[in-house]
Parts: sequence; structure tokens; C-alpha cells
Amino acid sequence: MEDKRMAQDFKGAAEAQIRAVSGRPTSASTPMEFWQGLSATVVDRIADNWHATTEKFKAGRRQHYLSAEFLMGRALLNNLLNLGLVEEAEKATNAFGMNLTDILEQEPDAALGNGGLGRLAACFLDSCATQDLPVVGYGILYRYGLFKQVFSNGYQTETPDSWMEEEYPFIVRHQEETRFVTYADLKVRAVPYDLPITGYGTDNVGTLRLWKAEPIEEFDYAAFNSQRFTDAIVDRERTMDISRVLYPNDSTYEGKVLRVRQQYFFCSASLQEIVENHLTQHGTLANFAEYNSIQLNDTHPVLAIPELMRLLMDEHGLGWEKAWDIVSKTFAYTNHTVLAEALETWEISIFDRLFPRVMEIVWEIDRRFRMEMHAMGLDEGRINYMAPVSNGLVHMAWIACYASFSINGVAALHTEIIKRETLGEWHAIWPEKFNNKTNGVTPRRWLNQCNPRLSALLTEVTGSDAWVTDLDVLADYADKGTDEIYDRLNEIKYANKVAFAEWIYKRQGIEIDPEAIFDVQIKRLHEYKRQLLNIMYVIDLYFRIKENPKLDVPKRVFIFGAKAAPGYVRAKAIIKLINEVGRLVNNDADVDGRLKVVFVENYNVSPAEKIIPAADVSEQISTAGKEASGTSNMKFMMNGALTLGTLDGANVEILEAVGADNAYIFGAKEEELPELRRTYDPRYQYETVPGLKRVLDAFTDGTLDDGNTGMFHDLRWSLLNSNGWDPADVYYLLGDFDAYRTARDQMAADYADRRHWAQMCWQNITLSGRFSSDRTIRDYAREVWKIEPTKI
Ligand code: OAK
Repeated sequence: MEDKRMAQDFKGAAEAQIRAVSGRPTSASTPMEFWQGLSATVVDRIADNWHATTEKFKAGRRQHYLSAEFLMGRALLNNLLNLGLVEEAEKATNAFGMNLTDILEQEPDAALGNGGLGRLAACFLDSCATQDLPVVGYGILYRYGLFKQVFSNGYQTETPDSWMEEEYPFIVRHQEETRFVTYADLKVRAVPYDLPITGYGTDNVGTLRLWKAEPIEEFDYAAFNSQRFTDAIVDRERTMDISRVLYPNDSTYEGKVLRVRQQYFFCSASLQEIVENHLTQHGTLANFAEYNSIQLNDTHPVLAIPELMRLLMDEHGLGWEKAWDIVSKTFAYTNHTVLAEALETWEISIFDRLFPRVMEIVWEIDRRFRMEMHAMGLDEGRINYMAPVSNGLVHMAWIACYASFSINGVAALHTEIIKRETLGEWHAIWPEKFNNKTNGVTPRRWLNQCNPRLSALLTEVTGSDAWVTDLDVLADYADKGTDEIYDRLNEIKYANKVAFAEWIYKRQGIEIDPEAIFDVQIKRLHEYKRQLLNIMYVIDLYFRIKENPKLDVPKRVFIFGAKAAPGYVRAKAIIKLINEVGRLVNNDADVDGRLKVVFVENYNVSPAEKIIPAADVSEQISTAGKEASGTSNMKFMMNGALTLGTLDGANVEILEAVGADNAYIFGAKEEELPELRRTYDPRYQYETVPGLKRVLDAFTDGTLDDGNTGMFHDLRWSLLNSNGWDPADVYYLLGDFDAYRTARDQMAADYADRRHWAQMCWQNITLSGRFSSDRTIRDYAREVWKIEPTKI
């Protein structure tokens, strides 16, 4: 890397940028202006390489990652680390009497995603850049990212996340590459904004291209002049609406017209560009699939399939057969959930209203599909179930399965489940399309950046920082742990816990003891993830202490971070419940500080970077078969926290990697659940499992206060009673409660042997290589995308 040029007069360049931003000398500039100036300096430093990378990628085969979500988090420190500029930035800011850490805290998170799916896309871009792979990400430039969560009296409330309002230097508008997206009732401009994606130790700079919707004309003057002032405004706003806000639903589907407009918007703009780039480069579309592949991040971008058909046929004159041949060699589809409520289906009438030509193409796909299946001898019922259009609905996942050459799940167990159940009909016909790509996370952000203390130890032990780009090297040290290393690990964890304690005290005024076990569950709030089971354990432990205040219990801090979809009433009730348990437990004299419940408000990428390095226990307790993969489980593992989990998603593979001695696994297995469910009676559990009754009764007997909303009553009811369609306790909390309690108690007891605990942590850290997104991306590149590293 040309470190010299990167670093040359960094201070002078930064000063110029800061002054340009603030219009004042650096001595009078604010920390925010320092952040902006430093960020602009980084963009200045990479501009030439960025352009060169873009140009270089044009010649060869390329991969396009289409995703409605990219949960990027902060950019400045990540870029400084990748470019080897941290020291320069520190020197420069110190010279101006500022502290780099404080400046970094100014940066808002780019939260253009809900959770796992969006964060995975961000880790993938990091790994693609670091491995010099010719990949571009395409998405939407949401003006408002995922809502900000504010607790008021323990209830979640939502406020808008206007993350770009203060100027965001890491994004560059490319007006000259504007496209037009046409709906039946509206034509809009799609203006691309590019984010640079730097890699670690490479000159290559990749791109995330986000589209923003803008009115065709700044203003409809005709309407304005003819006194239809409000009409002119309304049309303008209708256009701006398209990229205004990220829908806050995670793994649930809402059939909102604006949402499908968003999906078509970024699919159409991206495809126009991809097709045109190909034509410019190769002069023919005949070899399109040889040079391009497109990964569909779940079904949100599936409209790209009929849209590419439309472009090839209507704009470029290909016949159906030729176009379909190209399409069916271009797309690959990743499924991210088995939850039925997430399967996207759109009413035909919506497609008819927004893009009748696309609907016409969908009908033709449907007609041909049905013919093909008839010819294969499938019965009418099955054909109708699998058809792209049935019962007045367009089935996005079915279109994806039919048109894609590759269909993958995101962990071994998940892939087996989609082959057997979710997409079983498709697997029966095209088994060769199916493959597994177990998720991964980037060790740059999730180890090197967020945990500098542990990173220094790893570099010291292994003799170099090669692990940052090749995490597998750590495996050679799995059996080379020594007492010295274990003691160092414990010191590092302690220091990280002190830092977290200071951070959370400053942020929320809660005092916690770094000597306690930090037990963490951070992820979206969802019933299947079972945050409710977690807090039920805390209530049970509280009652055990109340019963016997002298009980010898290890000191614990129970840490939660979770946002609930604004319309997900029961998830919001669980948030309120956890906050109420906190109020009860944190202030109880009998508890005497031995238990603390901390709910980190507004959980996001940058809080995760503070929480994960400080964690001792990683809660991965979803009902077996429901969590497609999970990715926080991998981040915790890398940072030396031990998994307390069910055999679900990637937990299965984590267990395989570290062995049963180095993880705590409990609960019903996915293959056992159908049989268990046949005779399952949650009321019997309630009556017979010691302690369970008083836990559930505490929801409603006045111990915990839901402000007379009845929401705690509903939670208790959902565990004990069927509601007519769902059985009682759908997610098997009461069934797994006792096993969970036993495993968690055992874990807390084992923590006392600090050396042995550290030894288990060391196994987790050193054997986490297969959960690096570098491994995942290598597998996609080799087996699905067929692309090669391409260096500038
Ligand atoms: C979001 C919207 C629709 C469908 C799925 C999701 C989603 O975020 N799924 C999550 O994807 C992650 C990345 O693959 C997995 O680790 C999570 O288990 C899964 O819930």
C-alpha cells in the first residue's frame, strides 16, 4: 500500500477541510466539524484509487449485490484503520487540541437496515473490498434510517433518524449518472450516491451505490403558474416519499404500496445501469450473463427479475426466449428466514396500478411456469401452490426460486429446513440449485476495530496482524493457550467491562460492577428470539433471592439491546416488561446489587461495538429451527464470550467448531419439536416446573406494573392459552425454561474458575475463523458468482 502518499501532510489536509467545513479556524471549530473535516480528508485521500477501482472492474466479470438494506454503522474509524491512518489522524487532532475518540463519537450511525440481513450486507461489502473482488452494492438512500428508540416510562417510543441532516462527507452524488424510473402514475429521477468501501491493506476501493428519488423537474411550473400550487407540491412530495424512510419491520411483511414502489425504484435504476454498462463495454447483450451476476438479498429486490426481462425485451429488442435465458443465468437468491409472516406477496392490483407492463411480464412468467410444470407431470394443486401468481397474489419467493440459478440458506441447519419445508417443492424439482452459505462477520469491525486490547494480544501471540485478513491463522494457536494468555485475556475483558460500565453510566445513568458476569442478548425484539424467556429467568432468580436473601449467587448484569417494530404490540410489551423487571430488581435491598438489568436504549451498530467486547455470556436462545443463522453469536465468539444457546441457526456450527466443552447448549432440538408439540401442555409446565408459576403470576399480580395497559396480562395469556389459531406458547418458552435455567445457573457457577473460563474463551476466539465473512464471501465468489480478485 502506498502508505506514504496516504499519510502525506495529513494534518495540513485535515486542517484545510475542517476550516472549509466550519468557515472558522480549527481553534473555533466544533467536534462535529472536526468529524466532517477528517471524513472529507479520507475521501480526498482515496479518490484516485476509488476511481481506478471502478474503471478496473468494468472490463471483467462483475457481481452486483442488490439489497433493500445496508446497516453500515459508522465509517470514519473503519476507514482510518483500513488505510493505516489512525496515527496520523490522532497526531493531527491532538495538534489542534482535540481528542480523536471524542471526534469519532460525533458520527451518526448509517442505519439503513433493520437488523441481521442489513448488517450482513455491510459485512459482505467489507470482505469483498478487502479481497479485491469486483462487487458493487446497490440499495436505497433513505433520508431517515431505522427509527431512534426512546424509552419513556419503560415504553418504547420512536423518533425519526435524520442521519444525513448535518452533512455526511462519505457520500458522493453522481448527478451525471441519473436514471429515470417510470411508474404508471409517476416518473422520477433516480440519482446515485456512492459510498466508498475501503478494504484492509489494499488500494482497491469498492462502491455502495444508493439511489435517491427526485422530481423530474425541480418544480412543476405549469401547475404552479396555473394556480395549482398545491398539486405541484403534492407531486414533488410523492416522488421524495419513495426514498424517504426505511420500513422498520424485521422479518415481517407489510403490503404497503410505498414499499413496493421503493423496491421497483432501486431495482429498475440499478438494472438500467448494469445493462448499459455491459453494452458500453461489450457491445452486445448476448454475453450478459457471462459478465454479470446479481445476488438478491432475500425477496425485496425480486422485482429485478421481471424488470430485467422488460429492459431486455422492450428497450433492447430481445425476444422472450433469449431474455429468459439471460435472466435465468444471472440471478442468485438468498433466503434469510423461515418465518411464514415474512414471505412477501403482493396484490396483483397493486402491480397493475404501479407498473402494468411488469405485471404483464409476471403473467407470462406464470403462464410458462405452469406449462413447464405440466410437462413435467406435476399435479394441478402443486402447480397452483408454486405458481408466481395465484389467489390474486404475486409470490416474490416463488419468482426468485423459478428464475434463479442458485438458491441458498444462511447456515447449514437453515438450508436443510428450506430444502425440506419452506422451499421444499422447489428443492424436489431443482435440488442442484440449492446450496448453503453460512453467514460470517467482518473481523475488521468486529474484532480489530471494536476490541483493540484483544487485537493487540492476538497480534503479539501470533507474531503479526495477518489474522485481520485471514482469521483462520488463529486456529494454530487454539491448543497453545497458556496461563499467561488466560490471565491476559481476563485482564482485557475486565478493562473492556470497565469501559462499558463508564459508557453506560454516562449514557443512561446506571451503575454496574465490572466484577459481575456480563450476560448479553442484543438483537431485534421478536417472540421467536425469546427475550421473554431470558427475562423470565431473571424474575425466577429474583424470587430465589427474595426467598433466601443469603443465597450464594454470582453477581450478574443482564444486558439487553433491542428495537421492536413500531406496530409489533407484543414485542413492545416485552420491552416494557424487561424495563419493569429492571426497576424492581435494580433497586431491591435484598438483591443488594447482585443482579442488575440494563436495557441499552437505541441499540445500533456503534453501541454493539461497545457491548460485545465486554460480554462474558452470549445469549442465543431462539426456538430451535426459527433463527436462520444469527450473526451476533459470531461476533461474541470472536470477542471471547461463551455461547448460551439452543441448537439453532449457526449456533450448531459454533458448537461444532469449539466442541461441547466450550459452549453451553440447552433445550429442545429442531427435529424433536414436532413430536414434543403433539403432547405439549404449557399449563402442565406452569403447574409443575418449580418456580415457573410465580414467575408468570408476577406478570399480573401487581409485582410488575404495566400501567393498566393489560399488556403483561396478554404476555402471560399468550404462554398459557391458545388464541384460536395459534396454540398456546408457540415458541416453547415454558417447555425450555427448566433446561435454560439449569444451563444458565451452571454457567454462572463455572465462571468462578477464572482460568478455566478464559481457556474456554480462548478456544472460542481462536476457532472463530470459519465465521469470518471473508470465508463466506470466498465461498460465494467461487461457487456462485464465479469472480476473481481484481487489483488496481
Ligand atoms: C429481514 C427481513 C426479511 C427477511 C429476513 C430478514 C432478516 O433480517 N433475517 C435475518 O438474516 C440474518 C442474516 O442472514 C440472519 O442471521 C438471521 O437469523 C435472520 O433472522
